[in-house]
Amino acid sequence: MRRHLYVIVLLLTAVALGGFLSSHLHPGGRYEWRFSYTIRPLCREVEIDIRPWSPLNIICLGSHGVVLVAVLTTDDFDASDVNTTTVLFAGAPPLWSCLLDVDREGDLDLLLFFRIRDLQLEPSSTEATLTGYTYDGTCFQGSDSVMIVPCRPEVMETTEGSSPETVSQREGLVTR
Ligand SMILES: [Ca+2]
Ligand SMILES: [Ca+2]
Repeated sequence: MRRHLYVIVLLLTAVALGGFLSSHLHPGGRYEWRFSYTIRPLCREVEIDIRPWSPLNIICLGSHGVVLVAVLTTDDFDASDVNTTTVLFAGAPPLWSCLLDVDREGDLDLLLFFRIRDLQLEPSSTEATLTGYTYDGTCFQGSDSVMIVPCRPEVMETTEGSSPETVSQREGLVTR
């Protein structure tokens, strides 16, 4: 009876913690119980804009170009606090980054450049996520929609036109 009570308490604890309790019956009728728990960091949500200045977040998988992603500064998040060495977009690290008022709201946002061939996206992907940490160790993440299209020469040209050098010439940048 006491043993059953112990198992019930263990089960309730496992459910409360979001873990998993599994059992294995050994020869001879002995049960082995295993508790597993995956630690998930609590990440704050931030606003990102894939391909700023374009409402269609087109990505041509297989392109040799780059895709720009902006982390936007909001009332409760300063994009300049982002430690860019920790950033991953669809599993890829940034090639380059700079501070720029992407959304024209009077504050600096973080603009990151990623090599399209590094992205871990599928032709069926409809969303991509950027993750990272701020300099004080706060975990953050943001997602935006994507439209994956076959690579056509004119689309590749448009995508590759968003190179760091092109944007640098077009906008006043604070290089990081
Ligand atoms: Ca966009
Ligand atoms: Ca801004």
